[in-house]
Amino acid sequence: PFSLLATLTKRRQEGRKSLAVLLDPDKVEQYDFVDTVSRAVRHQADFFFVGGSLITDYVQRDMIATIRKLTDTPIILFPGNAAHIEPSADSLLLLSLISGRNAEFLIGQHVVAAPLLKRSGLDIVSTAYMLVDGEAQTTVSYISNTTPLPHDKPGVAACTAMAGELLGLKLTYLDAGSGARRAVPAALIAAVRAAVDTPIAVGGGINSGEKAYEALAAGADLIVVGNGIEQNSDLLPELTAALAAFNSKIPIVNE
Ligand code: 1GP
Repeated sequence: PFSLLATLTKRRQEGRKSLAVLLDPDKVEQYDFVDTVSRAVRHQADFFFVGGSLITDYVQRDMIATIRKLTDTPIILFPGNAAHIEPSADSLLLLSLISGRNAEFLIGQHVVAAPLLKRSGLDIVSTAYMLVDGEAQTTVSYISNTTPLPHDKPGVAACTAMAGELLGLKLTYLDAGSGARRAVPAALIAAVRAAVDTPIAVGGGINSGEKAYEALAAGADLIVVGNGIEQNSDLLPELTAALAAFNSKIPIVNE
């Protein structure tokens, strides 16, 4: 069975980086879903993320079925709450919002979800989820009722990530929020990279090849891109090029 963590860990050992294309269930009417998925497959996206803060219709299952008809690229749920579990996906990011101090998103939703998750057969990835101020009033900050980490305090982000790792969370995810005007700064990613050994995912406001390259160069193992791909059809080749700059390098030999 597919394991997101094993895949990311192996790629990290090989010095390879990955791209996840985020498909927002709530916007599925607003863009050509099949075309977006097909383009992502052509440009060798490594994973599809499906999810968002708010989902207002039962579309996740159909989205997943449609993706499965087109490709065997792994499908990862990126849930906003316990109501967003869909067992037909491959994996689920069990997000603990450790940048915030709202118990509901640190542990509350997880208690509600746990019995269903245990039975779901999904590959569950415990994730240290950290929102970073992306200079935008993003939905996630409002819905989660939390304050994001300051973008210019890499030390605070590093300590937060360390705490997440010590608590046993396996993936660190830095998110400036969907549609963020400012992506997670390179200095902050680098500080977190130096602080933890987990794979690091970075997302929010990555809308150019240059921003993707910066995040990867600073230490991201996985970049997550949503809005940019919906809005700009030229972005996928730019992202692929940014990844190729790293993935064509000679693999790091595992000591
Ligand atoms: C995933 O929220 C991000 O971490 C996605 O953000 O839609 O801005 O790419 P964008």
